Amino acid sequence: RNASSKTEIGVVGVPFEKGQRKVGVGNAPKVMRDAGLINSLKQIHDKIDVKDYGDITYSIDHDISNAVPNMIMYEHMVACAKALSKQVTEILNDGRICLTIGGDHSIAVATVDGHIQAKSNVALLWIDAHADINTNLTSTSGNLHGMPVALLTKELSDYWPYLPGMDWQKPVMSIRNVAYIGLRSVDSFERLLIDNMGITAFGMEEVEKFGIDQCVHMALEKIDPTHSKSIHVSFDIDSIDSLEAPSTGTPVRGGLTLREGIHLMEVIHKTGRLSAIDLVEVNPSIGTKHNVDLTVSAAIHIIAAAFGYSRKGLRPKVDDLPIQT
Ligand code: 5AB
Ligand code: MN
Ligand code: MN
Ligand code: MN
Repeated sequence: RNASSKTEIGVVGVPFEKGQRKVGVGNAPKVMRDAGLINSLKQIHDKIDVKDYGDITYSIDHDISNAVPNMIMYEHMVACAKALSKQVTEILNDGRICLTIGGDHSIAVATVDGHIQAKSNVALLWIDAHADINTNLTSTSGNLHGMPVALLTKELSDYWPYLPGMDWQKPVMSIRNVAYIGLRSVDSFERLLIDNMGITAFGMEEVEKFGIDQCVHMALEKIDPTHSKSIHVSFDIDSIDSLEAPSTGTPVRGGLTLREGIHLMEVIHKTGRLSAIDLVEVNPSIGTKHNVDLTVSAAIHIIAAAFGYSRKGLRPKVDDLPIQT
């Protein structure tokens, strides 16, 4: 894709924060839109077409609360995820790239599921300080935002009990089609899984050793060696160093720079196969106004890069400089 080819984007907001215990992350869609997200997308170049599908709404089934041990506010996640999965499928079937603004990271169960419904052959890049591959038995928090990768992948389906209300969700994603970038806070059972299953993972040591450009190319080569899959990027803002993106629920020092985050997205844009992005875990209730502004603008820069924003600048439509008359 270049600046002359048309890019159609569908935006959906997910004001969901029940996948963890801190208040505020559910306001990120509003704060991101108020900060000019939609206009920033439209201004990338003149062949961008943006449709805002609004926010996800859902109603919960109280009968399944406490149905599964150590999955807090489970019934909320189930209801939101079902509605979101359908919305993502619809946006992709409309021929648009789906941009999902979270919300906490538990919503990625739905976005990846919806993506797989629309385009069966999906490669997933999980950009995060954390691996989010706990089950209800390995999680020390019970927070669902630490479990989405484990819910999505078929190799882990035997490790879950029956999940009421989730029958619509098929854990058909193979862990071989998943790659991590940015890891630096991994729980012990998560490490066991990554090592034993040979999951593709570029932690901060690898980013340091090879550089971000090589890491993204190596990750794509592993999960999409034939260059034919539909690419999904699930971007947790806490992958970025907490000095540059402080307003997030589980900040970790020593992360990706904003420059590395932007470059990663530029590489993915250039594949021409990007179909879905999640931007999650921005929490406008954490930190000062300055902290929130830094975090929101970092998120918008990362998203713009994914849709082809050029740091080089774009040439005008005519090749001549204006002449004084
Ligand atoms: B996030 C932790 N592994 O399971 C857990 O922000 C943290 O979506 C999860 O990456 C962090 O509670 C979830 C300790
Ligand atoms: Mn995450
Ligand atoms: Mn995280
Ligand atoms: Mn190749």
